[in-house]
Amino acid sequence: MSEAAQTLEGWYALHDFRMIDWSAWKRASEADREAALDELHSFLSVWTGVEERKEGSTAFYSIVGQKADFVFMHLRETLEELNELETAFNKTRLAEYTIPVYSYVSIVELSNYMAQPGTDPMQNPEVAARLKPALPKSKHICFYPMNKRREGSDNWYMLSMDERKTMMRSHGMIGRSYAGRVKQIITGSVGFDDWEWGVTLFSDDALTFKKLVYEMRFDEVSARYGDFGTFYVGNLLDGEKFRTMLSV
Ligand code: 76R
Repeated sequence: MSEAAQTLEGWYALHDFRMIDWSAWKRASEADREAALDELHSFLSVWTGVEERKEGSTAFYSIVGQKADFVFMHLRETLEELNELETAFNKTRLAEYTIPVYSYVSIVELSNYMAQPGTDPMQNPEVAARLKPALPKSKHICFYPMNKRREGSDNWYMLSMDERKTMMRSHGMIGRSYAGRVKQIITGSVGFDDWEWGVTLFSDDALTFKKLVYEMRFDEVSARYGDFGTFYVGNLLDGEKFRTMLSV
């Protein structure tokens, strides 16, 4: 049996993708629309408070294309908290004008492929910060789920630790060449959702997503072993931008 990678886990993650029910929204009275937006504003400020207390983090982005209109990416200490905040949002007036279209449940994950042997990663403040990150306010987000392939002679899970380490090193080196331009958050979802990982990328230049993902396609770990789900890409929102987006 091949050796499982050791993983460190941080905050639980919920990506909650919604569509706007435009006809219902347009039929609503001005007063109802205002009340719905005001209520969203109070949620946003509660979530900002959570982030300031370092008890979690939330990213809020529009989604381009017909797969969704916007996404909340929430990071919280427990699965219960994620459930509570999802339910709380579902009870809001704004939620009456949204249609849930996709969600993803996972947990921030770091693996030991690149770890220095003999060191305790939890003593490293950088590691702790990566497990419980404040999500960046970059201009763009890109999210997609992925698996490592288990097919015939291309089975990631049958490779030795050394073989996987070598490939992950090459993966990490490509990733590092994008340092400062992309922030990636890998969330593990084995046992939680339909794919093995969620990949969430943040950047101020959307084109960097294409360049990075394309370059990685030629790297063995992605070329031979990567299977990918649906891609979602979008732009940073805040209360004001959302109000503008919804003005009818
Ligand atoms: O954590 C680290 O920085 C160490 C190196 C590293 C690991 C262990 C790393 C670096 N990644 C790791 C693990 Mn990654 N990553 C992806 C994708 O589209 C594709 O082809 C794949 C999707 C991208 C774009 C990306 C970017 N990475 C993983 C894992 C877990 C694998 C496992 O355990 O088997 C997955 C699924 C995955 C996928 N990776 C980086 C990046 C970037 C930009 C980096 C550099 C990070 C930095 O050093 O700042």
